[in-house]
Amino acid sequence: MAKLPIITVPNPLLKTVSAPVEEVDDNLRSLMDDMLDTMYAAPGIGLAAVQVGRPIRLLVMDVSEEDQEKNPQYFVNPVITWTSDELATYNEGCLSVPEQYADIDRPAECKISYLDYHGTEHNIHATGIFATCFQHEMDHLNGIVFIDYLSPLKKSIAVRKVKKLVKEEE
Ligand code: K1U
Ligand code: ZN
Repeated sequence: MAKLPIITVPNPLLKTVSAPVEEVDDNLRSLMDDMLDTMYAAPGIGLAAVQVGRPIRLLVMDVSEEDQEKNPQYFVNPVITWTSDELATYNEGCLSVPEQYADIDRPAECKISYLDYHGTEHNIHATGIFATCFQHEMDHLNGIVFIDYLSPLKKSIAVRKVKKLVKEEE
């Protein structure tokens, strides 16, 4: 398994609508393994394929607590089939917008349909941080980053800070 470089704003690839995955095969599983390594190393609780430069409809997540067993999850061609009217607010971060955080409102619960690591279909009901993280990752597949929900001023400040950070790290 390998750790992959994560792209950051304002990389235009982050605005891409990712393409459906055609087949769950060993090549895709190898990418899923690498994405999981990359997410754990960052560290993060979710990662969309586009964040490692692959604009396909694939994401990985692990929202288990530090004192719990790891619970890696893989979502191929995920679809949100229902969202609750009730909203939840979470102070979100993003590995593509390092060190920037903002309170974002999203539906508190959602229903999801997806294929897993082996290509088996699942339909589940998501709540709590799982629902929040899943919707954040789904946004990535549709070319949306959480700072797109902020005012133009707050968004441009965040992008400027990320550019400075990335330059300092080079
Ligand atoms: O970039 C990403 O999409 C991953 C992002 C996911 C996310 C975080 C918070 C709310 C919604 C979605 C992250 O994982 S940022 C890092 C983070 O939240 C975290 C890192 C270590 C431990 C716990 C959380
Ligand atoms: Zn993100």
